[in-house]
Amino acid sequence: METLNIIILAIFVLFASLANAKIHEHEFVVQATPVKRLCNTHSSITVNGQFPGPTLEVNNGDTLVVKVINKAHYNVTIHWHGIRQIRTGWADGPEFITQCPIRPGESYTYRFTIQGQEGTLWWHAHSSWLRATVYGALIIRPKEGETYPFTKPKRETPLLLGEWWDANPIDVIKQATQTGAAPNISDAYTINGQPGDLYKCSSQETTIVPIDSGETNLLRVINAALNQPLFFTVANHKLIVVGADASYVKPFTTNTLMLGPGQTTDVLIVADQPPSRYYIAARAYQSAQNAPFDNTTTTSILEYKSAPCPKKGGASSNKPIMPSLPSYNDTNTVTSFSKSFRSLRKVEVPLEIDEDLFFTIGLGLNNCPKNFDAKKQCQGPNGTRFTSSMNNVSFVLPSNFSILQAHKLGVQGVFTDDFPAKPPVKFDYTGNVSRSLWQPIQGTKVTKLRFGSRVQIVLQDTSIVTPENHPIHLHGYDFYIVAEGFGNFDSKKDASKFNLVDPPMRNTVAVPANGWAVIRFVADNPGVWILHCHLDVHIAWGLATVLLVEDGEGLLESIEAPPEDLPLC
Ligand SMILES: *[C@@H]1O[C@H](CO)[C@@H](O)[C@H](O)[C@H]1NC(C)=O
Ligand SMILES: *[C@@H]1O[C@H](CO)[C@@H](O)[C@H](O)[C@H]1NC(C)=O
Ligand SMILES: *[C@@H]1O[C@H](CO)[C@@H](O)[C@H](O)[C@H]1NC(C)=O
Ligand SMILES: *[C@@H]1O[C@H](CO)[C@@H](O)[C@H](O)[C@H]1NC(C)=O
Ligand SMILES: *[C@@H]1O[C@H](CO)[C@@H](O)[C@H](O)[C@H]1NC(C)=O
Ligand SMILES: *[C@@H]1O[C@H](CO)[C@@H](O)[C@H](O)[C@H]1NC(C)=O
Ligand SMILES: *[C@@H]1O[C@H](CO)[C@@H](O)[C@H](O)[C@H]1NC(C)=O
Ligand SMILES: *[C@@H]1O[C@H](CO)[C@@H](O)[C@H](O)[C@H]1NC(C)=O
Ligand SMILES: [Cu+2]
Repeated sequence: METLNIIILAIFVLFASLANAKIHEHEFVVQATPVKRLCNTHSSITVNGQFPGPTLEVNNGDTLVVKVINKAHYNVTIHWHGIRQIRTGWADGPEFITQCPIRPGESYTYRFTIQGQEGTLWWHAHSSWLRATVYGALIIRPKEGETYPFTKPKRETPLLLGEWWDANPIDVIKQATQTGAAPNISDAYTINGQPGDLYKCSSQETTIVPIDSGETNLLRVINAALNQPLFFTVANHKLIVVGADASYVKPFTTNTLMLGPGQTTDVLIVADQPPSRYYIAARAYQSAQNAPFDNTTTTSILEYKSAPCPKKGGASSNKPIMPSLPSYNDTNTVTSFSKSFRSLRKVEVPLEIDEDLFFTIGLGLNNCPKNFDAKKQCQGPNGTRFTSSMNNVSFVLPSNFSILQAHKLGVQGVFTDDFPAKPPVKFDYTGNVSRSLWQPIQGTKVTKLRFGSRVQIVLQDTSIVTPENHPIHLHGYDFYIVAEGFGNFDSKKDASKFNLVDPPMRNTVAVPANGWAVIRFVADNPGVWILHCHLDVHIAWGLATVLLVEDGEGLLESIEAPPEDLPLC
């Protein structure tokens, strides 16, 4: 009798919560499209011929059904970056992790429900370097009848920061894979697909962001760049940070944001300056030493509606006002910015830990293999090939099954579950590391986690080849960043600094260069979840691993059955 009551109550609650929820159906046609930038036209892979791709706008609780039709001549998959995908891991998207690629001429329908998330996320291709041009915003507003925890903005503008090659980005990564050297750096950054008027042939199409004197607008800033953490600022205007990675934060004011690739930041901006035109600008935060990088600046223009019209011929008095940006290597600005983040409310951080993990992250160099042509294939430093690893394992994608499928079907030989819980060799991670430690092993190793286990991961950067700020992204979860710091993590000394009251919740943590970050979460979403650096060049080199969360025993504690149209290898 009691069970029956509970079931009736559960059904009632289910229907009540579905009453307002909508189902949004979309079709994404992945296709080659001519795109003109920096004076040249490239046949770029886009969604529905748009660059950036379509913005998806939903409310918390809604369901998205997106049929992806691949009319391009590359394999493709789409990832819904930051979406929890509770029990729907088949819709997560990373190729060979949760699905095989959608081959040219094929299609696949992604279905998932947004559960308890509000703010700015995005979607992007998760196959080779296709996401250079295949990405778009995913905006989640509160449920109908609910409000933002801040003044309702007059206007909302998504600003997608991108990275543009005056070449085919797939050729750029192919060339690097062949030579073993670092890939060519990009030629421009973009805001909503446009480099802005500091680049040749770009002034006509510069993105304009309109604003009215006195009003408060919400900028939804997304770092969709392939390989570069970026500073972001607006001339003469303060930015009030209210959210990041679709979680609200205690509002704080800053002049400059730093976003690692994969991260989003929601900011309020008040039009309290004399009516005019102000540059919105972004450029590199470069923490790796002696590495070439794209040092250009992308701009769009914040334009007051009552600003005097720009004169033809570009009279200098009509030039927008340019902000100053931090130096490329200004780690102090990055540190004070990231230390400002607190969850809006007190949160439930796991206090006890069942799985205490310690992962080193960083680069490496492979000696030239015997059967390689050293001149052609070992063009890394001193005749080596670049590599990258976590806990000295350079991740290799499977090619005949996705890991999720192999796990559910019990197929042997696709992956092993012996990823080390701590570095196999203890060393001074951020010191002068002996050259004998620079070459990792290769493998498709996962960490198995029991459903419901409370997990802590220390992410420790190494100085191998160079220290670097790595944006580490976990699929299927949000996590609390309870602390970060420089040097080697010291469990005795550093545990006392943990914020277990109101730490920020994110899906991507920018781990400080030559430092560490500690994240915590409860493994309550069964499935196969990739944990990786969101610099795509580092994924290609193997800076990734997989967390395999087993099914629980309860009714809603196991992953759903795979969709019938799931692509096979
Ligand atoms: C990379 O840069 C080199 C040197 O500028 C150039 O020769 C090569 O064509 C570029 N590769 C690609 C794929 O664009
Ligand atoms: C950007 O890099 C180029 C090539 O290394 C260099 O010539 C130029 O001075 C740099 N520009 C800035 C603004 O740092
Ligand atoms: C940052 O770069 C400047 C030169 O561009 C250099 O003088 C300075 O020492 C660098 N700072 C750090 C912290 O590396
Ligand atoms: C390459 O070799 C030179 C000379 O032996 C050395 O100074 C340099 O540190 C080496 N670089 C790397 C990345 O191993
Ligand atoms: C899948 O590929 C791996 C690596 O190439 C191989 O060892 C394994 O036997 C293959 N499994 C099946 C079921 O084909
Ligand atoms: C780093 O260690 C190597 C030997 O392992 C030594 O030759 C080199 O001088 C050291 N470099 C620094 C900057 O201490
Ligand atoms: C990684 O493993 C290789 C092969 O066993 C070894 O030579 C190297 O020293 C290891 N490096 C680290 C950092 O553990
Ligand atoms: C496309 O994906 C299939 C597996 O589904 C794989 O066999 C093939 O090699 C992939 N093609 C490319 C160009 O990566
Ligand atoms: Cu990285």
